[in-house]
Amino acid sequence: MNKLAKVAIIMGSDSDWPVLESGYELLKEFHIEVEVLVASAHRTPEVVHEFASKAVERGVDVIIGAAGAAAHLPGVIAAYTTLPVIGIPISGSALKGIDALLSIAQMPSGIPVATMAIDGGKNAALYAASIVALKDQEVAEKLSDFRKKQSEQVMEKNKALQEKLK
Ligand code: RP5
Repeated sequence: MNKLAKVAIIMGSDSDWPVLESGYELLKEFHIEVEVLVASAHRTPEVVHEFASKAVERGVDVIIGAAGAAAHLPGVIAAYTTLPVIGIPISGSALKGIDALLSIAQMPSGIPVATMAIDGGKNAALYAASIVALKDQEVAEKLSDFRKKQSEQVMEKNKALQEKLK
């Protein structure tokens, strides 16, 4: 890729940020440019519209949208762009994110949102990196390294447990 790949993370409230921070850090580690925005589909709909409709021309490759409660943010973003949109249901509601999960996953046919697990900030970042990696060899290699390191950590933990149980 000639330009630095760009992922945008949009959240409905700054209260969503703790779920997103580790994914943000991961994207930075992969040398992906990340922009972060607080914008709400119901409190600041014009900002969401402006952002989503201009994202392609501003060079954004993938959008991660995170929201809690009756979470329509990722769906509204997807309505205004053909870029891939990854939705993260946030758990901070009375229904612990089940409401957001259903709102984001059950998009009516025609406007897709790739839905992560409740509070799945890290997987959203990894999924965004996988999309970027289709055209960016450096990111593809960093993703492979990440997987390799992750496997090694699991095997080390297993080894430590086996020793403890002897
Ligand atoms: C949603 O409402 C946000 O995405 C957040 O998860 C939830 C609560 O927002 P705050 O009341 O914390 O601002 O729109």
